[in-house]
Order: sequence, then C-alpha cells, then structure tokens
Amino acid sequence: MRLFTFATSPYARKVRMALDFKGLSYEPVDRCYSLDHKPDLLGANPRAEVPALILDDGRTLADSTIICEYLEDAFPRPSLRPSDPYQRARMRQIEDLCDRSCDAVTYGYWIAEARKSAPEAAAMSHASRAEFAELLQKLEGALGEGDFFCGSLSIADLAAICHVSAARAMGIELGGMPRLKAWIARMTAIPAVQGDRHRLVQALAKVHDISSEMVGPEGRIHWRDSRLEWPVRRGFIDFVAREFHAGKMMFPPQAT
Ligand SMILES: N[C@@H](CCC(=O)N[C@@H](CS)C(=O)NCC(=O)O)C(=O)O
Repeated sequence: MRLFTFATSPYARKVRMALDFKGLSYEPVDRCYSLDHKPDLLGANPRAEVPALILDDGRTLADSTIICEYLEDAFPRPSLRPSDPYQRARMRQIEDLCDRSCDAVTYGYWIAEARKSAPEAAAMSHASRAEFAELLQKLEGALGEGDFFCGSLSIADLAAICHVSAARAMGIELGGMPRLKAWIARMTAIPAVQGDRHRLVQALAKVHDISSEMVGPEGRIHWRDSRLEWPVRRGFIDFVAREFHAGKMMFPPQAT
C-alpha cells in the first residue's frame, strides 16, 4: 500500500498510527497540495487532501475515517474497534468530536499565528485557546474511569492524541485534567504512538515559521467545512471576508 501523508496532519497521523498498530506495511509519501500542488494526490483524492491510501491493486481510498473503517474491516486483528455496539458508537462520536471540533478550534489558533498581522489575530488566538480548553475538559469527562475512551485502545484514542498533544504548544495546562494526563502517559507507551511522536518531533524541528506549514506559495491557506464554520461562528467574519476577497483561501478542488 501507498499512503499520501503529511507529518503534522492529524488525519494522516491517525491513519498512520492505525496502520502501524496493525503491523501493516506501506510506503509513506509526503504531500500537501496547497504547498506543493503535486497532481498525484489529486488523482488519489479529488479533494486533494491527505490522507489518501492506494491499495496494492491500485484502488484508492480517501478520508481518514473511511480509511480507518476499511483497515478495520480488511485487517481486523489487532482490533481498533470495540465489540460492544454502544462503545463502538461512542468511538465514532469521540472521533468526530476530535476530527470536527478539536480540529476546527485548533486550526483557528494556527491561522491566527499564520496571519499575525491581522487585526483579529489576538482575539482569534484567545477564542481558540479558551474553546479548546473546554473541549479538553469534555475529553477528560469522556475518559471516565477507563484506561482508554471506549474500553480498549480504539480509533477514538488515536484521533484524540493528535489534538490533545497540541495543548502544550497552545499554552494550555492540563493540570486540572488528571485523567487526560494519565491517558497521555498510557498512550505514549504504545509503539505506534511513539512512532507518531518521533515523526512529529522530527517534522516540527524543521519548521521555523508556522506560515511555511500552512501558507502556499501564492499566499493561500486551505479551508473547508468545519474549519470555515469556526471563525464565522466566533464572529471573525470580516477576517474570512478579507481572506476570501484577497484570493487567500484555497478550497478542496472538488466538494465530494
Ligand atoms: N475529512 C478529511 C480531512 C483531511 C484534511 O483536511 N487534510 C488536510 C491536512 S490536515 C489537507 O490535506 N489539506 C490540504 C492542504 O492543506 O493542501 C479526513 O478525515 O481525512
């Protein structure tokens, strides 16, 4: 298999950890369409987003949730999906909370970093940090007394670790979240998670300016669904309008 991936993408990281946890071999290929415009990713995913998986027979799959579902069905052992139907549904809910809400809220923070000179930058950064702290409290509650979110290690944990690990970079203390702190320690003992951490540290060591990770050669930033909903919901509509009218927004080439 071939995986189009990007070291800092939470979606690509989730899929890579699932592949590694299952002991599957694959060739990772680094891509970011807004930065490199390489057409091979577009061939595998009409939205030109990572992750995209090319199977050994050439068939393709895109979207991290769909890819993880496929991996679970095609390679069920070791499992990353609880057998209990309710826990399985919870797993999907927590994955969605991470992929949709945590991602959109933290994206707001990085957008503010990348557009530091915008008049809204400080307010966006503040709103993002406050809302992310609330989401982290929600995850703290979702852990309950369990070692993992849904009994045993599942896709929910892999989705969550990609976002929870951003708290420190955003200056958010986990002091009042003892369950989340203990869970992070448990997660970092898992080899597939260690591999992810190693790759992330290596990639971040090369990043001197967040703009180089987010802003394409023509000054455009990738936007889509929930990432766009967040600044509009938080009232940063003038910021969005300015970016749009200045041609600084890049949307997925094809909506489906
Ligand atoms: N729903 C998709 C979202 C994937 C996504 O948004 N990927 C981002 C990276 S985090 C991307 O490829 N953006 C295109 C770009 O920046 O050019 C999934 O779960 O895989």
